Amino acid sequence: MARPKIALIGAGQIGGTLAHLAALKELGDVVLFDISEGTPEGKALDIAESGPSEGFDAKLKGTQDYADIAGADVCIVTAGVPRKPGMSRDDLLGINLKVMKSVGEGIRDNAPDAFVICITNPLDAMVWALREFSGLPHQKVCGMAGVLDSARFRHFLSLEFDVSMKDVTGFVLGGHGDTMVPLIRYSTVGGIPLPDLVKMGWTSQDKLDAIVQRTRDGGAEIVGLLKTGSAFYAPATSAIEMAESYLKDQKRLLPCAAWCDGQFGLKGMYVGVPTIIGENGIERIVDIQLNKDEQAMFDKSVDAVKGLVEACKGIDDSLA
Ligand code: A3D
Repeated sequence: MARPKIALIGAGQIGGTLAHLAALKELGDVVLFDISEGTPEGKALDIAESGPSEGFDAKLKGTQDYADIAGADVCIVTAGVPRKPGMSRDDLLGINLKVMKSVGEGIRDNAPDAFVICITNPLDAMVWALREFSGLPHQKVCGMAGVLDSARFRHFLSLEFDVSMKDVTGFVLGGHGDTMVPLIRYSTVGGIPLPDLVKMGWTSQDKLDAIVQRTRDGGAEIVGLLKTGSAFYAPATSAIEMAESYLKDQKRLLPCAAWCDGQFGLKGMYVGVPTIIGENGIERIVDIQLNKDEQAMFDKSVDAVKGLVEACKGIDDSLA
């Protein structure tokens, strides 16, 4: 049987890491597409040359031609620009919206059956625009943010409790921005919810509040340290987790930016919610009950995303 085909649109920091991970995990053959001549070709060759040592057989190709992504099973989109210190994700809207137009049309014309994962920021608005430009079914287009934000939350919690990251579960919902909603009530250590751990005296509410804030600022913390770009290892790992769930029909429950039409009381919009990812794409949105405070935070986050979507419509008439 032919190996699955994974198209990576954007061969920058995240794109290159995605290609490396996809090859190491033997998820399929990889096509790296980028407008920057030589970059995808160079990265594809470099990674392919690690094959003999790593023992993988995946084929890697770099290209500037959308025809090469034909028939892709998965497309992961990182094309665009990342932020620099002092910039918010929202500052990238105008430039990355134009990129989503060309990428969406490229996918529509060459890989219309693919499961598409968008990573380009500002995430929730870009995944919406990418879906509009590509015309693919909503359940086949989603955005990666919640897996990363939750992984950051889980990492910080594991440091606080001094336990294995494997035993920490965590949930971050809402838009991928300063208003994201880390849900303390639905996060656990070995199945014990965080509020119970506060009652047991293992940590304090103040410490949890600080971890929530560090999670919200997690992207900016890395931008501040790197100074030349944004995070790429953990973002790539997170998207690979989603791609693998689709390709292997694992039906993982993963938070991601998904099309909500009715769920969470929303009327047709993309925002970060818990989903099941399987062979049909986003197979289910897990419509959990939020309490009053969580709902208020979620509503604020939803409003921020709606504002960005309106801004997109203002920039590109075809989206209005
Ligand atoms: P970078 O290393 O700059 O790579 C972006 C690549 O896109 C470059 O190689 C460009 O040449 C290429 N590109 C630009 N325009 C086009 C186009 N029209 N068609 C094809 N390729 C193009 O950035 P990166 O990989 O670090 O980040 C990529 C995106 O991911 C940025 O928008 C980041 O803000 C975003 N990001 C999102 C998260 C989330 O959690 C959602 C995390 C980290 C980064």
